[in-house]
Amino acid sequence: MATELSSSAATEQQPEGGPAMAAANAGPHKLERKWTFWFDNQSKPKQGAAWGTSLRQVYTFDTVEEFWCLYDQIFKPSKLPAQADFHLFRAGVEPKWEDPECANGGKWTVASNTKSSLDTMWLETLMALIGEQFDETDEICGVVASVRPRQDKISLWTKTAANEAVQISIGRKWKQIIDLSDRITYSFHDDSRRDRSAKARYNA
Ligand code: MGP
Repeated sequence: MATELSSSAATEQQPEGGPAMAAANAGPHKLERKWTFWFDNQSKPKQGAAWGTSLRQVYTFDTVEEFWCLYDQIFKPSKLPAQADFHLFRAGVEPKWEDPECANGGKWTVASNTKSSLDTMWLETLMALIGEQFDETDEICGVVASVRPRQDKISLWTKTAANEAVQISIGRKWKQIIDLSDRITYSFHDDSRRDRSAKARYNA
């Protein structure tokens, strides 16, 4: 995909600004690390199927060009049916409580009242992740956009739930990134595993 983008870019006219600008615009642009998009459509659950049966790993990428192509073509949460999720996780980390990187983790969650704010917050978060905008970058496992009949939401999954200072710092930074003044809450996966209506642990 990146090759297609770069070869079509090569046939375009030279951008203004001389050789330095031309070099900056030449693709593909490598990201700091690899990321994977996932999709989970739980709208038609098979009877008796365990959670995770419908979770699919879709595409792993490590260039800006691939990211934009995937985002434009597929990964807009407003396109999702009800009871479905998109995920962007660090390559090698599965978006499950059971993954070793997530097992002691938790998530910050923000609810969304409109499809357009869902898309906007999702895109801002994706760009922040692939652009390594969080200071505690190794703490971030990934992000999930969930379309639900009651209320859509986005959750930022992190690794070490017990480290309150780190989680608060990530939560505050995330609010800046998505330009949010409302309160957000952090829950531990371990609590959710035991009790679906478990209370959140931190606020930011
Ligand atoms: P959910 O999809 O995170 O929340 O988990 P939803 O649908 O918004 O509902 P909420 O009211 O619980 O917030 C819904 C249910 O799916 C959980 O209660 C678990 O039974 C199951 N589940 C979700 N996740 C992310 C996992 C997981 O990682 N592992 C396992 N085993 N079950 C999970």
